[in-house]
This record gives sequence, C-alpha cells and structure tokens, in this order.
Amino acid sequence: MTHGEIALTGNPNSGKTSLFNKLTGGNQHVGNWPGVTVEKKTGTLLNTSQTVQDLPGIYSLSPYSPEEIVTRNYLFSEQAKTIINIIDATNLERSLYLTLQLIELGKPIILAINMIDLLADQHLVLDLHTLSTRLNIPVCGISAKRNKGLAQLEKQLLKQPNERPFLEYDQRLETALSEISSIIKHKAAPDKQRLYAIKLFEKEPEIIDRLSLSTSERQEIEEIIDITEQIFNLEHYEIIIQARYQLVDELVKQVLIKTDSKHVAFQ
Ligand code: GDP
Ligand code: K
Ligand code: MG
Repeated sequence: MTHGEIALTGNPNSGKTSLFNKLTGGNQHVGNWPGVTVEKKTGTLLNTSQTVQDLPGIYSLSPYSPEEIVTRNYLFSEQAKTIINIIDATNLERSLYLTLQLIELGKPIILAINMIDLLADQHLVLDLHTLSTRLNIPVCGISAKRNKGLAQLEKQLLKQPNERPFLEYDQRLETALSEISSIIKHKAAPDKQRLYAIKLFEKEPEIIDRLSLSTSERQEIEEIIDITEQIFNLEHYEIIIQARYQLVDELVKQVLIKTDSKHVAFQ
C-alpha cells in the first residue's frame, strides 16, 4: 500500500493476533482471553516488504493502562501510516466507538469485520456496503480463524488510498471544532488540524503542550469550549462521547439486520 507501517488495532479478543499470523505467516500466540499481546509484535506482510504491527488491544484512544498507552502512542506516531481496524462482528456497537476514534486520526484505514462466521447463528446479516459508504472507508468482512475474506483484505491493502477519512458529528460540535482548527492553523499541518481540534476540545494535556499555544490562544479555545458546553448543557468530554455514540447507534441500526432464517452471512 504505502511506505511506513501497517498498524493492526482493535479491542482485546477481536482476532488481531489471528489475523496478524495469517497476514505475515507468523506464529504468535492466540488466546481466548484479553491481554495476551502486551507488547507490539512486528511482522512482514507476505510477499511484500511491508511491516505489520500487532498492537495490544484497546477500547479507546484515551488510554488508562500501560498497554493502551503503547498502542495510542504508536498510532499517533508517523511510523503508523495505515491502520487495519479489526472488530468483532458480534460486538459491533462497542467496537465502532473505537473505529470512530481511529478515523479521527485522519490516516488511511481499512475496517476488517472479523468473526463473520458467527453472525448466521445469531440470525444476523451485516450490510457491509452501507457501512463502508457511511464511514467513507473500505470495509471487508472476514473470518481470520476460518480463512474467509482474507484475499479481499490483502487486495485492499495493496491499493493506494487516496482520501483522508473524515466523519461529521453533530453540527453544533462541528462549528466549535472548525473554530478551534482556525486558531491552530499556523501550528498544525492541515491533515492534523481536525484531530488536534478534537483533542483540544477534550482538553488533552499532551496536545496542548505539543502545540505550545499562547495564553491568548488557550483563552480563545477555552471560550469556544465554554460556549459549546452551554449550548449542549454537557461537559466538554461528554459532548464528544455523546457525538460518537449517536453516530454508532445510527450506524448499527442501519447496517445490522435481523433475519428469520440462517442466511449465509457473506459469500
Ligand atoms: P486478539 O486478542 O485480538 O489478538 O485476538 P486473538 O487472535 O487472540 O483471538 C481471540 C479468540 O477469537 C481466539 O480464541 C480465536 O481463535 C478467536 N477467533 C479469531 N478469529 C475468529 C473468527 O474469525 N471466528 C471465530 N469464530 N473465532 C475467531
Ligand atoms: K486474545
Ligand atoms: Mg493478540
């Protein structure tokens, strides 16, 4: 796909290591419990010179545990050029919250929906095409364990991604984010402005330091956040969380379809 590394990321137990082994021909330990991968592991995409990193599982990009910090720092770094977000098809709602945060990073990303073999038993069908259209990123249905959909995923990886992913939240939040973006436009590259605006809205100390904002810039941003909190009648961090969950809710309702019979979940 590109120079730079492919980051394999997702919730604990979503099948990251299973997929990593298939993509790299590796033999890392797979286990049905969280936290097996406590350090990132490196491999090479078969038949290429492309590096793939198997990362510790995370639920959010606002990390608490040491493993989450490893993953988050790597994903924010320039080393991580492309992201494969692997999610568990039977845990769509919980998984997509992280997906939205990963899209916020503004890097090329492929969504690999794993464990698709388990959907039929639950009388569920996933509309992958609509999900891809709504998220504006490539979506592949796979089963890492049963070797399904992997050729398609590999094909997608070799394509040159041309667009930066971008998702719109609640318009009242978007207004605040674009005002913050314009305050930092001389301090951050265009492809980082929206991400940093979100992180500033979340009041992440690391980003505030990284941009070395002046006192007046900090004050202006603080005012934008205050006004937005009044509009929503919520705290700043709640506004972002709510915006993501609203979108996740909408998506799940639209793409997860209950069926009467056991359909073949994908061809
Ligand atoms: P990780 O924690 O994200 O690295 O996940 P693992 O690769 O260790 O897998 C977690 C568990 O899910 C293991 O028991 C795997 O065998 C199982 N698993 C992985 N992929 C699939 C799949 O496509 N279908 C099913 N049914 N199970 C899977
Ligand atoms: K595991
Ligand atoms: Mg693992």
